[in-house]
Amino acid sequence: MTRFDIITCQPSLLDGPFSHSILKRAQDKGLVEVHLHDLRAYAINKHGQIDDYAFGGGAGMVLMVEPIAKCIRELQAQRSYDAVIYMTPDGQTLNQATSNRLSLLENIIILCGHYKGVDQRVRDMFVTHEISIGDYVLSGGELAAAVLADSIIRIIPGVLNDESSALSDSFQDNLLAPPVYSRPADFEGHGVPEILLSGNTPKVEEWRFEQAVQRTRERRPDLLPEE
Ligand code: 6GU
Repeated sequence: MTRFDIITCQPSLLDGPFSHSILKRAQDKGLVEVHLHDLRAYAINKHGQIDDYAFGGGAGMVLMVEPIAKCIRELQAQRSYDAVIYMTPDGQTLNQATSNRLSLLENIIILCGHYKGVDQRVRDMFVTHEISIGDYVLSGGELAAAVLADSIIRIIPGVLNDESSALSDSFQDNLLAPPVYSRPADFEGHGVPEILLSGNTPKVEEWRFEQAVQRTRERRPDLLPEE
């Protein structure tokens, strides 16, 4: 069982992704639990304040250390966590190897940033991993957290119906996935590679590997080992 505790000031942004499709099925099967925590509930004053001006001035608010510390400490008092992940554009760029490693963990806290981010002391005191999902800026960490959780959850054994299918994804062996075809065998004169209709499984596997290598060489040569 993998448990995610996601700390956010916009929980409604995350209601959707986890109540549909594969992510919902994983929870229904008891393989995953996702708990959303509204940072507002941990505000330290009656105004529900969770952000404040940055010392030294400048535009943008900073998420305060106290509410986040309170929320994380309450969670850590209930169980031990294998990772406290802060979603931030200045974190390590997410890749398949990182998702694979994180999929082996049991209890994961994901902290979503907003505004100018969180007080640096949160990062120094509580955070074990800082992850970005790419070199562009989102308005908050919520969508990035959904991306990270999806990439982890879908490779947990038993989550996908056909267990081999996560293994044949693009990136799983640093190769892009080969092209796929389904019926009809002819669509408006556009056919399907003959080999796929042959029933010769070893030949099909060989063809798929060649196609994967060719696609990777053309589109993402950076993924291939240097010659
Ligand atoms: Cl994790 N957060 C935000 N706000 N923007 C991002 C990101 C994360 N990853 C890429 N852009």
